[in-house]
Amino acid sequence: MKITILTLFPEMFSALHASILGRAERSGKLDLEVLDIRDYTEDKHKKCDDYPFGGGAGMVMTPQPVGSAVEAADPAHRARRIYLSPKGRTLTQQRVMELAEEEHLVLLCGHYEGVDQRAIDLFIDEEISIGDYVLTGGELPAMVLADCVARYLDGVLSPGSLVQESFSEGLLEYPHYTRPVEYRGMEVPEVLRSGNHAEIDRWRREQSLRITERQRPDLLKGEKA
Ligand code: 9WO
Repeated sequence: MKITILTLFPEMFSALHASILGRAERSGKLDLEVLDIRDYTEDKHKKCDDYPFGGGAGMVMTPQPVGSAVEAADPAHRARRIYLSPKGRTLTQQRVMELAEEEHLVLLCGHYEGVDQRAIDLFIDEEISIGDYVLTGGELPAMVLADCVARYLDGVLSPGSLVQESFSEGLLEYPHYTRPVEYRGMEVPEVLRSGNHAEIDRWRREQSLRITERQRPDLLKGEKA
């Protein structure tokens, strides 16, 4: 899969080349491209923002550099073009799995007060929010989306991880323990050291249900959020 990120702050994305995503990139499963929107401005001073019509605080990203950057990233319009915005539909694991089937994602990151609406109307297929809060820009949400999607690319995670996730049926995860058996007076639950895998599965499922009931009862009622 190819993911192209369009941003005025390309240096923020050095973090993405590290960790599991970096491994996916080096193995050729993920082609991560970061384009600087400023490289596409036709303004002689390289300006990419201007004052909002109608007044108000802050600056708005002008449509020309955004439009030209999208067209450079995806000239044949084969990509799914996404704008990260608090106005979008909230991202879910279901949507992440669907997006992982795409050949090419173009992620547009707004900054300042946002992007001129005409660039969104003309060049964007879908707006996605990662949650109900406002940040200073869409860059962190774009990284979140890229990370979630990359987990589903073949060979990025160990085969067991996603299988386990699908068996968890939308419940929260049970607690994990590793060595030592005793830490600051607290012991690893006996059942996990018993070697009885039927008992272990039963204990983990019970824990998952308990944690979900306490933290996210909406998930048990089959609600979205
Ligand atoms: C600012 C603002 C102030 C008062 C009331 C509503 C408001 N919305 C915004 C706003 O959307 N600012 C944006 C900053 C402009 C575009 C990029 N920015 C952004 C994207 N902040 N937060 C996101 C974002 C994207 C996806 N998921 C969660 C948050």
